[in-house]
Amino acid sequence: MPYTYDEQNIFAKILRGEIPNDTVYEDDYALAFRDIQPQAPVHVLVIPKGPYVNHDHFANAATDAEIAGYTRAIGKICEALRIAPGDNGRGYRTIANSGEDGVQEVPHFHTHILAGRMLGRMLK
Ligand code: IU
Repeated sequence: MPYTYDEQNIFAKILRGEIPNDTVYEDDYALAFRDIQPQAPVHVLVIPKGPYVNHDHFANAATDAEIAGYTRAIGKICEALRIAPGDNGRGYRTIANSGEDGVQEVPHFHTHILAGRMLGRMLK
């Protein structure tokens, strides 16, 4: 999968600490921060620490440890924010926009976590 990662994208700069962000979680595999244009009371972006352009790139090029670490981080974040149904939260939605038709704006793979209001149906 021939992806070229742009080291100057805004999330790369956030990861390098060059741009401030409202961090809610960080570990070896993931950084999570609040979206600057929230679409719901809780709107967090979770990014892997490695240089992956989109979900396709991440799924095919990341190590098993990176994939496991990133996926577990999302679980921990939802627990910490008390939105996980298993933690008596009311639930949430995860979205990863990839590529042109996915309307991905920032070319560093990220998962949106949305919660805090009834989100409505998108897929049915
Ligand atoms: P997308 O999935 O690439 O379409 O979404 C990018 C998101 O990144 C979008 O919701 C923006 O509001 C958000 N964002 C941000 O939180 N901080 C920034 O500096 C920039 C975009 I640029």
